[in-house]
Amino acid sequence: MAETQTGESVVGLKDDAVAALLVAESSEQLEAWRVEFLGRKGRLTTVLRGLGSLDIEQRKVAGAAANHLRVELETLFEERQQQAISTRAPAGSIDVTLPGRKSSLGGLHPSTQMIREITQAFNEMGFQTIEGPEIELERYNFDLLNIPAGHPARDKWDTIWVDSESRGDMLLRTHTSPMQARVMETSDPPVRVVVPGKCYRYESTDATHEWHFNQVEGLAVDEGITFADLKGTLYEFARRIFGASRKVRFRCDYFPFVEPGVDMSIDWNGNWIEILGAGMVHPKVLEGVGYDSSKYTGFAFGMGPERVSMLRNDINDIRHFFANDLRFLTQF
Ligand code: YSA
Repeated sequence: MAETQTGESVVGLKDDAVAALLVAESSEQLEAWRVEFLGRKGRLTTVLRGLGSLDIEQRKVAGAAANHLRVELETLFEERQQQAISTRAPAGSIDVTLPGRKSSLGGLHPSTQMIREITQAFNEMGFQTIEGPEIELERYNFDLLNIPAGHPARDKWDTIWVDSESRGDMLLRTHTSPMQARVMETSDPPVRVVVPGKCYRYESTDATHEWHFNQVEGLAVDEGITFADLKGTLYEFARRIFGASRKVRFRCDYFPFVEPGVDMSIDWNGNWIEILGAGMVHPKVLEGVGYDSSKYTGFAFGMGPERVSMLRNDINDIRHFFANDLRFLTQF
């Protein structure tokens, strides 16, 4: 065994050093270990310094062992340091030694932003915002809207039915209009509501059609409401969202739950883009929910906020809204 002038054996020093290194975990403990064994006044350095006082034969043996131990301990120290760093900061975790970076904040989806702007415009005109179920019953989506089973108008709303063992009349709502019946069933006139929400249709997609999209429904029922109120309200909405100079067009349209019915389009670079369907609530719909249709009249509309946003922001394809591409989403 190589015994040195300090009386410390190289083997004993190695045992102490290895045992102490194994329990050193924090960077402070590792540094203390380095100072104790490899530092300028450390135990191994002291051993190396004491070699000079040994006779030549002893110096050769003890010197070789001590130098070998120095290389060995330096290697072990580096390995242990790496190990401690990788257990302390696994890949992807916070590296507290890095300079601070600004965290990126998320934002509201462009559809949500548009829905909020639209509902706010109507809130300021006295409409209250409410929401309804996306999984709907056939009765509300069709029957109470004067679209009984077998009615050809059902084809307009290509329906995704819910596969259920207990009942066969559940579907993903094809429009927000079922909320007309739900609201009137549970409240007496006067009624003024807007209903934003997601709709689903079993149809192929193109630049202006998605199979899932949002709508904002509007309903006003009271004594003495006329078609002039419908037009005045929708003109005011268009003025607030698109400005006074944007051209607006009303055309006759057919929906079984209104009489008369219209659609409204907005000018887009010389083309008319339809943004909503509307009309005077059909007397059969009023009577279906127990309202007296000789006393009350009303108007209703259903618009597509993604289409409104396309017109406002010059977006050429509705599919961008749901593609989850940050290059699109972060522009809003
Ligand atoms: C009509 C009369 C009322 O008294 C009340 C509401 C309505 C609207 C009716 N419920 C309806 O859904 N009509 S609609 O099929 O023409 O859609 C209305 C609006 O929703 C469209 O003008 C469009 O803006 C949007 N929309 C419809 N299908 C869409 C769509 N947006 C994106 N993708 C689709 N596939």
